Amino acid sequence: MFIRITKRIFRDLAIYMIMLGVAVGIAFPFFVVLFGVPRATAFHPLFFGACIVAGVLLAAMNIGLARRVVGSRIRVLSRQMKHVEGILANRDGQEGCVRCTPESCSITVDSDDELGDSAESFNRLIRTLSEVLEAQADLQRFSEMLASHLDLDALARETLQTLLDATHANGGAILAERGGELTVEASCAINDENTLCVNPLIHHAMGRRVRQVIHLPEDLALDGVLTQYRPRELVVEPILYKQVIIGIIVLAGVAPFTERSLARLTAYNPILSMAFNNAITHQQMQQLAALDALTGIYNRRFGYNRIQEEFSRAIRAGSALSLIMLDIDHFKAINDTYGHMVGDKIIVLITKTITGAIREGDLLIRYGGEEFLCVLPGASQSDAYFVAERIRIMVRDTILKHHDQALCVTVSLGTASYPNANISDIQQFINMADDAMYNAKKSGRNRVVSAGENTVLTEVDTPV
Ligand code: GH3
Ligand code: MG
Ligand code: MG
Repeated sequence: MFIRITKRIFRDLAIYMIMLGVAVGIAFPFFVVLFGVPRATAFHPLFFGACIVAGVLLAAMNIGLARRVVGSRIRVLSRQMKHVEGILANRDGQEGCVRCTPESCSITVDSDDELGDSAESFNRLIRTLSEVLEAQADLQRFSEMLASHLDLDALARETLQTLLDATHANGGAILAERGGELTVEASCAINDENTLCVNPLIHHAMGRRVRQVIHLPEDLALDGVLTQYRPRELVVEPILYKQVIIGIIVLAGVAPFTERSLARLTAYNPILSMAFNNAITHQQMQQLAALDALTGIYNRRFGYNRIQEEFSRAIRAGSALSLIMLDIDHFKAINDTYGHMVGDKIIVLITKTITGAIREGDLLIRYGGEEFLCVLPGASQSDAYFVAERIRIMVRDTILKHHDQALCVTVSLGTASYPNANISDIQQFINMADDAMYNAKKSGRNRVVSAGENTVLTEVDTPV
């Protein structure tokens, strides 16, 4: 049993060793008498003194050796511990784990004993600590990235890139689920991304509501293999928010996914699900704010801002911009005769007809109850006239079946074009199209009038 004398182990050890040296020095003369040394010599004060001094010197040498051999290793351990402690104390974000690599913080293991064991344990501790700090910093970076995007498109794109990097996947996609429908929000290295929405593997994973890691045998020919290469493993990970599937992550790898990759996916999922839900809600709110509930096209308020944008762009680029104002003829009579519900159906049908008559990039705005405004970037006055005429004819030829009756309506259209007319603001621009439309009404309905010109297509007013 080692009774502590001072607060320092090596000092206690030194005291014990010196006491042992003195005891050995005192015992030595008695010992040598047993081997026949004359008592007078052995017990002579000088010999006694020399033995004690020799015992003390030996103790001092032992202390020196212990400090050098054992103490030096303990000092290295202590120095590295202080180094790591300092790093942890001053750690800011990811920097801590960058500075404390296993190389910079570990200890050389050069003995096969308790000191070697403790050095090895320390090194393992550092490795684990490094991994934990790295994972924490990684999660923090991921959260910051998510927090910086509210737009679903950008969020899905950035998230997919992060997931591909984190899991070393070769391709993948992020799908959003809305009312049972899947849509691809982002994809990378997938041949035909739309096949993902109907892929049975994905629907199976959605049914199970938990991650599916699917091993694909080498000889398995998967439909188009989803990807531009031949994956050996697929991960299909549902994104759940309050137990409801709001999205799906699909990752494809030519090599199996490691446990570490899957663990990162597990760590990312809860924060991703929150951000994904926020982005979907944001998108829905924006759509609600921008779109007309009956027809699904831009409402007047949002449409007005879009016209403003297009007008500014046309002025900057010196390009043409045309507006077509459209109003259904005798619509009140439709409502009065067949009821509001039928009137609504006609408004929806006309919306579809106009959408089919304009180009992608053109805007359609529900400007009033049964008034529509088409915005045609790049269209000159004659272009606008021909588009308006196409709309007029397509609407005229559209039939709504109501019981055994075939209902059809006509529309009157007015166009206004920049830069033909001297237009200073968009309200003036819209008023010009509106006035032209009013002229079309005045001159008999079911016709197109271009502002500033008397370009009128005359046709017999079609009664309801
Ligand atoms: P005109 O040829 O001069 O345009 O005659 P009109 O009867 O169409 O006259 P006006 O454009 O002033 O009529 C607007 C009518 O459209 C009045 C209203 O009952 C109807 N209306 C407006 N919004 C809606 C809607 O959302 N649904 C239905 N069913 N009717 C609507
Ligand atoms: Mg009207
Ligand atoms: Mg009308």
